[in-house]
Amino acid sequence: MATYQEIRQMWSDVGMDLDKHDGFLNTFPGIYKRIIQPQEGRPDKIDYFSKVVTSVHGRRPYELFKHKQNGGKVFGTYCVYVPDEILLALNGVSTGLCGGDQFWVPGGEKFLPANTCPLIKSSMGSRMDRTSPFCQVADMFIGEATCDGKKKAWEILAQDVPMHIMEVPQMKREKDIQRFAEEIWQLVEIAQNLTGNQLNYDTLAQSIITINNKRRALKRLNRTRQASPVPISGKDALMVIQVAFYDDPIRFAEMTNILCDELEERIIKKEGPFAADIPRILVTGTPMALPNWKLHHLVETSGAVVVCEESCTGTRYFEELVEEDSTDLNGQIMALAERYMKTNCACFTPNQARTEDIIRYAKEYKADGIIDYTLQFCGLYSTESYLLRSALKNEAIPFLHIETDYSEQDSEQLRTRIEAFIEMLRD
Ligand code: BJ8
Repeated sequence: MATYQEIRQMWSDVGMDLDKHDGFLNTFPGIYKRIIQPQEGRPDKIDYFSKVVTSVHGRRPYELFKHKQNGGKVFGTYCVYVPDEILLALNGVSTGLCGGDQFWVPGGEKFLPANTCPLIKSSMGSRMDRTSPFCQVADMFIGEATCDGKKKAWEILAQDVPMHIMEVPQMKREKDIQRFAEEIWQLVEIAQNLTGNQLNYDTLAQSIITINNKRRALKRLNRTRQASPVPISGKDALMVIQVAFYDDPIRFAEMTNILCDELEERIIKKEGPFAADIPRILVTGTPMALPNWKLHHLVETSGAVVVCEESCTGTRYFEELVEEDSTDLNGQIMALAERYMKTNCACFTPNQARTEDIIRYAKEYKADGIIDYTLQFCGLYSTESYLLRSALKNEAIPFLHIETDYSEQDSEQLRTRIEAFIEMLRD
C-alpha cells in the first residue's frame, strides 16, 4: 500500500496540477461523508468499496502508475461499447474516465458550450484542468461515436491526448454487427501497436472469462435487490457498480462475490437498511459516473429505495455476457461484436428493446414506479422519454421524468417532485 507521500509524488510525476487538485481533495470527501457514510444498516463487506471510493485518486491510480512503470499501457474509456476484453488480452488496463463531479464542469465549459451535457463537460474538465490522475496516467483515450456532444468533444480532446475513436453503428441489423466487428478489429490493431503485444486466441479467451466473471458478480449483486426487504441501499449498490469501472476486474469480482455472500444471508434473515413495505423505484436513463449519487440520495432520503438501474452504470453494463465457446479468434471477435451490440443505448434507432428491458426489470425487481433520469442537454435520452412514457402508461407503471445536472441548485425542487411521486406510489 503506497504512502500519501508516494501518492502525491505520483500525482506530480504524471503532470497533475497539484494546487487545483487540492480543491478536489477539499470537496470530494465531503460529498462521500454527506451522502454515503451516514446511511444506516450498511453491510459490513461494503467496506472494501468505500475504501476504493474514499481513496479514489490514490490507491487505484497508483496501481496503474506501477503498471506503466513495468512496461504496461493504460487505456481510458468513456462508454460501455468499448470492449475491455481486447485491451486486457494485450496486457493493457482499461479505466473509466467519465466525470461525475460538478468540480470539473467549469473546466469543461472553457472548451465546450455551456449547453453541453454535464457528463461531457465534467470529463473534459478533469483532463484539461489536470486534476484527474486517471486522465493523466492514460496512454491512450478511446472515444466513441455515440451522441453528438461526445463526438465533437473528442475532436477537441484529441488535440491534447492520443485518441482513437470507435464508430458505433446506430442500427442493429446484421450488417451493422459485422461493421462493429470490423471496428473491434481496428481497435485490436491500434492496441497492438501501442502495447507491442500480439492478440491471440488463448489470452482473449482468458480475458473474456475475466470480464464475464465481473459481470456475473454484478448480476448476482443486482439479483439480491429483488428481495424484500432489499438487503442493500440503492446508493451503495450504485457505488459498487461505479467502482467496477476503475478497479482490477479479478479483485473486483472477488470482493463483490464476498459482499453478495453477506447480502444473501441478509435476505434469509430478512435484514436490510429499509422496511419491507417502502416504495421501490427503478431508475432508468443516462449513466451516473462516480460520484454522482444525486438522484439516489434524493429518493432514499424521501421515503423510497432504488432497487435497479437500467443504465450504463447499471444493467446495460453487465446483463449480457460474451459467448465463451468460440473456437478461433474470428469467432471471438464476432462474439464480442454481438454482445456489445446488445447494449440498448438511446443512440440507436429504433431502440424498442430498451423499453422492453425496463418493463421486464420493473416486474423482476417489483418496482412500484420508474424514475427516468436524464442529464441536462442529453437530447437522445430526453427524446426517447416520450415513447417510454407511453409504453409504461400502457403497462400502468407509474413514471416520473426528471432532467438535471451535477449541481445542487435544483435539489430542493427535485425533492418536492420526488416526494410527491413517492406519496402517490404509497397511495
Ligand atoms: S452506451 S448512454 S455510456 S453513449 S448522457 S454523454 S449520451 S449527451 S453517456 Fe453513454 Fe455509451 Fe450510450 Fe451508455 Fe451523450 Fe447523453 Fe451525455 Fe451520454
